[in-house]
Parts: sequence; C-alpha cells; structure tokens
Amino acid sequence: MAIGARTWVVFLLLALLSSSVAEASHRVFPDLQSLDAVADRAAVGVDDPDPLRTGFHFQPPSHWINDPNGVMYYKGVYHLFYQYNPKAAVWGNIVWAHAVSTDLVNWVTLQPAIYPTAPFDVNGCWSGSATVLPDSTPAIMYTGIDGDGLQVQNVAYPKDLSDPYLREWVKPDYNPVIAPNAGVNATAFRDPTTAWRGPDGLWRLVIGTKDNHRGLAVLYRSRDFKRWAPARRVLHYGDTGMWECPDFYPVSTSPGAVLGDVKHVLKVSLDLTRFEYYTFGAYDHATETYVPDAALADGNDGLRYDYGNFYASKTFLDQAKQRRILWGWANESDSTEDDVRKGWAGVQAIPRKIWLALDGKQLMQWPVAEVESLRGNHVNITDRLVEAGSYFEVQGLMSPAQADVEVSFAAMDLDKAEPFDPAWRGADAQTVCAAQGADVKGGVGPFGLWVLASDELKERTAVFFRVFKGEGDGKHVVLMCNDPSRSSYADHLYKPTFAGFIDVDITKTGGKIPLRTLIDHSMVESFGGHGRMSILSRVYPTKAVGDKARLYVFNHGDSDVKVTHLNAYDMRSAKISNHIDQLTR
Ligand code: DQQ
Repeated sequence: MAIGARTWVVFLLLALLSSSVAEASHRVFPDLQSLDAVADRAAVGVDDPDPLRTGFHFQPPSHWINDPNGVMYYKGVYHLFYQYNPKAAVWGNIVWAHAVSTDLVNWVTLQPAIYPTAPFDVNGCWSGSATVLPDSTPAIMYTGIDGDGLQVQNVAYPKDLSDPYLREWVKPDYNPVIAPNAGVNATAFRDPTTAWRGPDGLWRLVIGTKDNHRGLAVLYRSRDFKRWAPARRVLHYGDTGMWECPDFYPVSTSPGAVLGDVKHVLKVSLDLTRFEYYTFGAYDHATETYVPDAALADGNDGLRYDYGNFYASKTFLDQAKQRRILWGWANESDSTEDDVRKGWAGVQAIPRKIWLALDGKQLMQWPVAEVESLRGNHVNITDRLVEAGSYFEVQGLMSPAQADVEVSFAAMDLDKAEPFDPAWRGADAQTVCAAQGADVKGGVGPFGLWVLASDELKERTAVFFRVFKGEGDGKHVVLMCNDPSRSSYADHLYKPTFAGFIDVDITKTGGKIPLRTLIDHSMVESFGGHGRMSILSRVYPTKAVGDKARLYVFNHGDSDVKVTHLNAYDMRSAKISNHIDQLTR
C-alpha cells in the first residue's frame, strides 16, 4: 500500500489548484509543504525529545493531523482513522491515516487507509464515518474532493475481512454514491455520519452543508448502501453558518450501556467559530423528524461537549463494552511557524465515555477507564485546608508534566460568594472568565489547580472554579475556567481563557465540587462536576517542562477551601509504534 512519490507530487499539484474551493478552516500553505515526506523530526534538525509532545494522548510520530474519522471496533481491535497530511505539519494533501489498538491506550500506526486514487477523491479524502453492516462488514463513508473541487460522498470496504487490522480498503467503481444535487452547495457538502437502519429496512445518514448563512444536516436514504437519495426534508438546521462533522446517535442515562434509545443527540461543528454544540430530543423514523427538547438552546448558545479546544468530534458504539465513546481533535494554539519547526501539529483528545445525565439535562463525559492503566506513582492528600489567599505544592510526583489528578474541593463559606454582575446577564462563561481570570481575587474562588507550573510560578496554567451568588432563584452560579494567560514565556501564542457554567447546585453538595485534570505536556484536559463539564486547552510552557514542571493547589478567594481528597498519579507513556506485532490481542 505504499504511495509512490510521483502520486504525492500529483496530489500536491492538484491540491494547490483546488485550494480556492477550500473553506475558511482549510487554509493551504503551499510554501510549507515538502515534496518528500519528512521521515522524522531529527531529519529536519529538531532536537529530540520534544518536551511538548504528548505522552498518553494519541498523536502520530510527525506531521499534521485533524479530525478523528471512522472510529470503530472490529474483531477485537479498535480503529482510529484521522485526517492527516503525510508531507507536512500544516493542513493539506489530506488522507485517512489509520491506527489500531486493543485497549484505546496503546496504538500501532498503519499505512494510510484511504488516500486519493480516483476521479471522485483526487483532490482529497476528507472526513467521514464507519458503519458496521448487519453481516459485520465495516463500510466507510467519506467525503472525496473530486477533479472539479466538488464534495462528493464515497464508500469504501475492507479488502480482506479476515484481517482484524483492516489494513487495505477498496473503493468500488460506482463511487461517488452521493453527489450534490441541484440546489446543494457543492463546495460545502461533507462529513457523512455513521448510517443507521430504520424499522422499514432503509439506511439513513446525515451530511453537513450550508445554505447561505444557515447550517444544515441533510438526510439521505438508501435500500442497498449504494444508491442514496435525499429525504424530503432536512433533519435539522440552524442560523450558524456551515455545519461540519455532524454526528447523530441514540443515548441513554446508563453510563455502561446504550440500551433503550432514550434520546437522539445531534452534534454539529461550526466552521465559523470552530466550536461544537449539541441538542438531544426525539427522532421519528416514520416522519423523518428530529425535534430537540424544548429546554435546550439550539444554535450558538447550545450545550457543548467541551468548552475549550475540541473540534470535529465523532462518537462510536463500542460493542465490546456496550458504551459510546467520543473522540475529538485538539488543534494547536501556537503559530504555523512553530508547527513547522516542531514537525507536528494536532493531537486527539483522550477517548471519553459519553452518556445522558440522570437528570436528563445534558450529556456526561469521562475518560475511558483504560487510561487508568497508565497510572503509576500515586500521591494522596486528605482533608487539607487551603486558607483564603494561599497555595501549596503537591509534592511526590516524578513528573507532574504527565499526570492524572483527581481532586475534590469543598468551599467552606458560600456566603462569601460575590454577586453575579448583572452586566454579565446573558454573557457566555468565556466572557466572564476573561474578565475574572485566575488572578482576579474573588469571594468563593478562584480555587483550583496550577498545572505545568514553573518553580518560581511565573509559568502556570490555572484550572479553577469561581462561585457567584445567584440572581433570582438563590442558586449559586458555578464557573469552571481554564486560564492559560501565564502558561508560557512565549508571548506570540493564542492564549484564550476557556470556560463554562456547570449545572450543579453547590449548596446541596455542601460546597463540594470535584475536578479531574489530565496533564500531558502541552495538553490540559479537565473534567468538572463528575463529567458535567470538560475543557481542553493547549499550552506551551518553556520552563515548566519535563521534570521541571510543578503542580499546585491554589485559593485566591476570601473563603477557605478544603481539599477533601486529592489523588495524583504519574502517567506512563502510551506505546505508539508502527510494529503491528506489538499489539496484543
Ligand atoms: N476537516 C475536514 C473536513 C471537515 C473539516 C478536512 C473539519 O471534512 O469538514 O480536513 O475540521
């Protein structure tokens, strides 16, 4: 399956010619693409090891990656495909790279599974999904960019079903199976979902598109997975610009199962703002209608999986453990020049189990339990008071630059909470956090963790809570925030604060609020309120790297806070190699 150098040159030229059709999110950097794949970072004169590369979050050895694609489980093996540029650390020359795992933690990277070979994908193989058909055959549906730069949907099947690693894929000649009809925006028509079959035996899938300023999830139907036709009505739309990477699936309130289709979730990725939102509600096959629950905001104010740097996500049903798993792409927040110098860009977030909250108000997420197999040396702290205005270092970890920290805080005096400024009424949490960052003293909070902190604390990323008095109903407002404004001495970086309001009644929990943060060199991935809120942030410390990184607990509010429990673990690195014989089955 090796791809010849001449083929790559052809891709490159065609990609350059077609760059005018790319959306805003797909900037091509022709001058930063090499003609020969860069074998490794040393070959481009970069010192190894790179202190910002992740230890247990998936990334290939080099080059650019973006969206997770076609995630699935087949014959005892998890498959992760992802958008990949085999030639550079910038977006372009896009193929489906492929990695396999038996535990969602350790990975073997394989040759690209799907790459431009035919008129229907000659200009790129963009995002899509896998569907396991009733006879257990996996089918991949992906967007091909054809010779005219138009976006079409193609199907591919494994060449050898007896190969659990599904190394080779075949694209039938009858592709494309879905071409944009008249009236469809043919340069914004992509990212097919996993298909599902209704009681009438028809297959359905959803494709993202736009119609002027409206994003749409359009529904297509098929009897044989080969001939597809649009349904009479679109599944859903919103006044938000292009909808990329839609995902549509059933969820239930049971974290360990997806039994009893309680609700259907529709998630879309907003090309204009680069964040995602979801709704859930009722889906009726007979009428092909999806009606989100009335209580949920639909549009820019909608619920998000993650309030940080997390995009183009995709879920799959893990039949081995009867759970739904979410993957998402964490882009870089440094510059293109930094990425070229590093020789890599983009990381996959930790795979997360996802389910409907018991109160039916939102989705919950938690890192898959397998990640805990990497936990090593353990530090435990119980019932330690953090007085107002104080902080302490969590000592005993070998390397807090690669760690898993679970901590439960208890705010001791909720009466000290500041009033919620009426000026913020209707503002999003990110705006509030930008105004009330980690260094702005508060009443109850800010309290939380300083991660990737340097010895003298000049570099540090704050993950924290701040509690405000509610306005009318007396319920406190709990803000969870990630503030990277002091995360690095490098001053050219994009360092936005990320934040969300967590729907917890902190009076009922006696002031308690838990936090889990996965720290991985340049990734800070946090889960608040037992998985009600997640925030992923990319940071680039210069001093707080490797064994020089430190971990602190801080309290910059007027109320004392107690750390009721803190369990911190050094994390071993995941094994990511290209040796298939190292994968135990
Ligand atoms: N990335 C892919 C597209 C998708 C976008 C191209 C989202 O298919 O819409 O690499 O990041």
